[in-house]
Amino acid sequence: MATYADGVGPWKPYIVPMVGQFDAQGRMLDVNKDGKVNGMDASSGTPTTLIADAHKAGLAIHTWTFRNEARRLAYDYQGNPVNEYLQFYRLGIDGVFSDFPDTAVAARQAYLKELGR
Ligand SMILES: [Ca+2]
Repeated sequence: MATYADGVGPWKPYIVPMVGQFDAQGRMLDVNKDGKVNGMDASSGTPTTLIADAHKAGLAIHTWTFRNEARRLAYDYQGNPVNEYLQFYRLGIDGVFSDFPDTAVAARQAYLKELGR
């Protein structure tokens, strides 16, 4: 693939799965009992090897789409979108698509500060 492409851009659950609970009919459960079924009813799962696999194949990897709303975040990000970005940056993602680039940049700066850069 690296002979014709510079990178890949998978949907972020292919990198960090969202793990929910489901009823017998396969419907996701309202775990936090707020009357809505959304990201806050799921947790982030064990990261896949997709970032490492892409890098091993000589490909950059970008993922999408990051948003700020708590309902779009797994509950373990504690309603703070920076926590989600930090997980992906720490995993080695090369780029992100975000509807809130100011948050993406602030999280990137926090990550670089962690690295002492
Ligand atoms: Ca809910």
